[in-house]
Amino acid sequence: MVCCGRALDSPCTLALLVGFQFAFVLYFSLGGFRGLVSVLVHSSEPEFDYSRPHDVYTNLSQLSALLPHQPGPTGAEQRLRDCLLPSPLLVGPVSVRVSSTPSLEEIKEKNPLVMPGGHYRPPGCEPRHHTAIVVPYRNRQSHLRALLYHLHPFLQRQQIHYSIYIVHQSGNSTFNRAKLLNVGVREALKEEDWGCIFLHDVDLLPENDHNTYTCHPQHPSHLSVAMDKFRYRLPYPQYFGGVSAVTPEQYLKMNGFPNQYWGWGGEDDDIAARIRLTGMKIVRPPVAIGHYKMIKHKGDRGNEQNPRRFDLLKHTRLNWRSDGLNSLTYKLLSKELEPLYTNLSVSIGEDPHPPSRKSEPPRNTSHSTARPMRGDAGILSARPTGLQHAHSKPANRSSYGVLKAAVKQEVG
Ligand code: BGN
Repeated sequence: MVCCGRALDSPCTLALLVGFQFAFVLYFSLGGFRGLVSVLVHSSEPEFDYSRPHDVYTNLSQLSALLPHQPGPTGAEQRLRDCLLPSPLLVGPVSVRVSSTPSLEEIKEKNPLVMPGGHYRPPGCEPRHHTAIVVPYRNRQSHLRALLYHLHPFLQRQQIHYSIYIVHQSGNSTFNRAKLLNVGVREALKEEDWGCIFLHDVDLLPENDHNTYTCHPQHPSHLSVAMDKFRYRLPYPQYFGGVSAVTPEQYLKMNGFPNQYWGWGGEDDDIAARIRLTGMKIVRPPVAIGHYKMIKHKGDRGNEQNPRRFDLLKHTRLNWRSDGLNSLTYKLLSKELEPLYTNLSVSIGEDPHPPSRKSEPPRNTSHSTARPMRGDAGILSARPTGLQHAHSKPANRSSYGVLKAAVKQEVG
């Protein structure tokens, strides 16, 4: 005790105590560890508080108030001013509703300014961006409702001119995501002179409206850089799946997308390879902005893992000029302007190597796009053995190795 008392009396100890107290206060006033790091490291990453998201319909009523006024007494059309950049309506993180999504009628009621075909133009200003959203689709009704409920208000707040195209693969043949994307791009461009085309999985919902649905003028963009299923980081550097975007020029340059990937996996890696092979690169928003939630679902019959994807990927360098937009064949069965989207129903032919489905055990998927996912990290399950590993980093690397080898060969 005496010792303690003496120690407290010493001016040195007192100074130390006051010093600690001061450091403690400073630490918390700078926002704890994260704040300290950003002050010391001068991080250029924007910061968002995802723990307090806004409702995805926030600020939407302001848009109706912006409807153009009646023509003046002379009858002359009012020329609209260009929309502001960034849109003043943006709110940052938004909440994502994946269960008990309202009916299509209710969603329509909540989006009165959306025109038939899922077409929208900002009412109060001249849009600077014209974006077609292309969604490959089959048997995902509840995902589609969740996407429409979320995406319409999300995009309207960005004040862009857009349309949503759902490309429905008719029949029971194996799903072919990349070919459906090719069809969607071609059909969308027949309709409008879109400046930007989004390639969007049906079960991915963006969580931050600063992630603008616009294109980079020179390079293809990858938007879904931080998905919840990959614990909000990129699964591997060349990943191009989920949500990405190209201008028509970029799309033409890479001869569109491959038509030969039937079933799950590899087609996005092929597209990424085309980007490199044509001298372009992938650009991305910051991780703090590119947040997405994936809607979970069970097995996906008709979209089994494609065992040929490894082989196909090895030959991208040889095949990309002959397989793509210039070899695309399909039959448009119908085109309907639904209240919230344009429904393109297409026949894209048959998988030349259909999997034997009878022997396939039911898969326990934790997440999926229109393409099924097995386990928590898609690349883990992209192994020729079909073995499924959960969350194991080494397996992830080994699959990444396969991908790297394919890319090496294709560039070398
Ligand atoms: C990868 C898949 C991608 C998929 C991601 C994320 C392949 C080819 C392996 C060489 N690629 O592994 O298509 O988007 O996982 O799930 O399977």
